[in-house]
Amino acid sequence: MNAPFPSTAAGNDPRLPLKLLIAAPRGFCAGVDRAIEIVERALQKYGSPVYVRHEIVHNRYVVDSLKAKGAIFVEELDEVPDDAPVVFSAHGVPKSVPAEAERRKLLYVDATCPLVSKVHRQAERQIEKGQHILFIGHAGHPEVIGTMGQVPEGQITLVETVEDVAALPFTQDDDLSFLSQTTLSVDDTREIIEALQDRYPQIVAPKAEDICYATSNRQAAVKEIAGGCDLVLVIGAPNSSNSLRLVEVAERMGTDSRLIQRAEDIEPEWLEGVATLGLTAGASAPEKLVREVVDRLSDWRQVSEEIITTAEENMVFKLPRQLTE
Ligand code: 2E6
Ligand code: F3S
Repeated sequence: MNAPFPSTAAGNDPRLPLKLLIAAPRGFCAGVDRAIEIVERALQKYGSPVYVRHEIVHNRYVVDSLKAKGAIFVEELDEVPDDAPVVFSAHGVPKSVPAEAERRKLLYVDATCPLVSKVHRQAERQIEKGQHILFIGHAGHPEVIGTMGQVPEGQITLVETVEDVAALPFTQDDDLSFLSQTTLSVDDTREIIEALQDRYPQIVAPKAEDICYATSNRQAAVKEIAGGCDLVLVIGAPNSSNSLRLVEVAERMGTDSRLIQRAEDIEPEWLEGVATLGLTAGASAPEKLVREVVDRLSDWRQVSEEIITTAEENMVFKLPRQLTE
């Protein structure tokens, strides 16, 4: 028997419909917008090159675009020459980094997201009150290194899982508080906090939730679409914590999900048997990459788009004064 359509690749034919459910909110958050603008304004104000310590946000397209404008990305301050300006990435830095920049009299601009800085200040306050901080986050992530580096060593302990809580050496007599990374899974973090509060009823919670508005809104949005999709594509980088969490959320809804950096990463075979495809983007992924994905899918299928909106966002963060004066 003949196949119903002449197929270029399994599951693909320009006459076969593909319904796209596009999550909103998705993509850039206010902290990412601000961090990118900081690098662009620093280039305008100081001329190139401007050094950036760590990827300004975890996205190759963003980093490459800024490189093309004259930014040089390095991992550590010792790679920055004495006479060059340097921007610290949106993820934040330990206190030792601005201290070293000041010692070397470097001109620096801090692009740490204000919502990460808020967690930094809370950490300082908790230490001033004599509390030992249990910090919920993922080991090795730059934000975790930055936040843990706000307080003296030995006064903050990383907690990654519910199992870690059971292994903590503290007692119910210890002065404890907790904080978290801004880009965690809302559901996993709730469980970890419950475990902490079960084991340490005296533990002091942060004044407000540390998981940021953008992280929770993007997770809620992908949760809303995933149930009705055969596959969810998340545009984001493998080192982007908030993007990885979106893949997890979709998978926990029982839907296959894949992280892609660019449209070219999509294998045509993935669309086999897929009638409805969910699409979202992490907080560091530009909308241009979403359109690129829709265009690529349209090469293979008769695409119809529906935007599913679960929240409106209007957050804007002020730029550092040194770039606006
Ligand atoms: C800074 C803080 C939080 O890996 P992560 O999700 O933290 O970072 P990006 O760069 O993917 O997202 C933006 C961001 C910056 N989130
Ligand atoms: Fe800030 Fe949240 Fe974006 S912490 S950089 S607003 S993902």
